[in-house]
Amino acid sequence: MKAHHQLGSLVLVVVLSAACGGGGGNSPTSPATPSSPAPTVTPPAAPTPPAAPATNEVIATSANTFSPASLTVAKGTTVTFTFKEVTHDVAFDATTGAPANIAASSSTAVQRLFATAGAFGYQCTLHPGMRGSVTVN
Ligand SMILES: [Cu+2]
Repeated sequence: MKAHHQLGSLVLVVVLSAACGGGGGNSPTSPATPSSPAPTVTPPAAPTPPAAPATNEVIATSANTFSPASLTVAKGTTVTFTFKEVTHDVAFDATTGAPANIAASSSTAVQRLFATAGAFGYQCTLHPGMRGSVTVN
């Protein structure tokens, strides 16, 4: 009777050990990956897109000048003639390939396509000496 009791205790210990070992046998769940918030990376400021190329614009200024007075563009470039408050016109010299003249205007913008290579002088007929030129390469 007593021996049987001891045996039972031994069995119990073995069982407990096995249970413990079994528990330890379970593959430990890998520690949860720390749910750290995604690193906040501030992207570098995108470069400011360049403004419309000023080289494609001629301004008929209120000071009775064309600015820039001399402009060089590639063939096929559309040039914007911007008129400020003062009325001006654009009369191209009689050059083959020159675009159409621009009638007297103010506070507006008119575009002309330069499709032919060459040097195209022009003037404002309202203001003597108010000249400019577009060189097309
Ligand atoms: Cu003028």
